[in-house]
Amino acid sequence: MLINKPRDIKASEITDYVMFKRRREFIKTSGAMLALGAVPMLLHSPVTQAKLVFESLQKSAFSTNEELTPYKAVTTYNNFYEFSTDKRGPAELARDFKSRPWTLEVAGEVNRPKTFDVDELIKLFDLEERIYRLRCVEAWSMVVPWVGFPLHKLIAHAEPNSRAKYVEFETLYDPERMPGQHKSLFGSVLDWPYREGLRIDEAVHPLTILAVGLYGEELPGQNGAPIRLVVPWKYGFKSIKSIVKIKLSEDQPLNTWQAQAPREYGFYANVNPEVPHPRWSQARERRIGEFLKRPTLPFNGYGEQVASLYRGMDPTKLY
Ligand SMILES: Nc1nc2c(c(=O)[nH]1)N[C@H]1C(S)=C(S)[C@@H](COP(=O)(O)O)O[C@H]1N2
Ligand SMILES: [Mo]
Repeated sequence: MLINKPRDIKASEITDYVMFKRRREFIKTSGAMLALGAVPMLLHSPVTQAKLVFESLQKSAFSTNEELTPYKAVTTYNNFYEFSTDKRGPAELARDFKSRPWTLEVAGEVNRPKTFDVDELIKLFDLEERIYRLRCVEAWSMVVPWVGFPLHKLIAHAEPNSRAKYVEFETLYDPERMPGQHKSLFGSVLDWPYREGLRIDEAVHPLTILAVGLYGEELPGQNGAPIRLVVPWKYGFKSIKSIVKIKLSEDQPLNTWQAQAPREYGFYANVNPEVPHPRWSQARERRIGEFLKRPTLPFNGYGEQVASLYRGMDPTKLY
């Protein structure tokens, strides 16, 4: 549920690694006011939104040292069906997406349910930079310096009860702001809102993060502003964008792609080069911007950290 609460955050309340950068259009029209230090005004400006810049971030030991996929590629080649089914579409259509005010509700089997303002979350948990590989089910991949915090911190804050066995996630539903959610003559592209789920041990694994930025800046609309999941050992569709609700539950939830095409997509969706998608191989992948394909690694290369979560389970059933 999205509560239309006016955003009331003063520059002085913001921790020191969070800075505001003026958007280019705003400088053009109101440069003089900015020079006078009218930063809090910016936050309420109907003209444009201040852009968050994260500074002096902790560097995570979980980061890969592989070459980064350029910012331009990460922000112009996207899967985000709420805007478009075309990979070039979201960058255009989400460019002016207003990600403030924004609330994230944490509910379900917890002792402390709470609805957070997203900026409250940014202040509550120490942000770090995490460089992760992300492997799309469509056999391409990228390496992104995310800014975020481990999901387990938020889950611990909510105090799950003993019935909490799964964690469900929900994207915003607002066809006015997400044009891909409009029904066409042919019906809906997907059954909105987009939903995902994790088993609770996957959700609290130290590799699982909620990201609020990339390349040291707030998430662009097309990458899931203002807050999204990143689960690096699973196919990209598990990393749900623009989250408004997290619910702890007793039963395994149905995720959007599994509901849409159960023969092709499952709940676990762990990257596995040995199990082909029914319509294509998963053995290799193309890193965005590169020509030659490279082999896909089990668990997207994170097997050492996560394989133990699935001990005793049939690996061919984990896609
Ligand atoms: N809400 C929502 N989340 C989503 C998607 C989507 O269409 N809607 N696409 C998923 C898919 S298939 C992938 S590969 C990643 C892509 O993330 P990126 O655009 O930041 O690279 O987002 C995932 N999260
Ligand atoms: Mo994907």
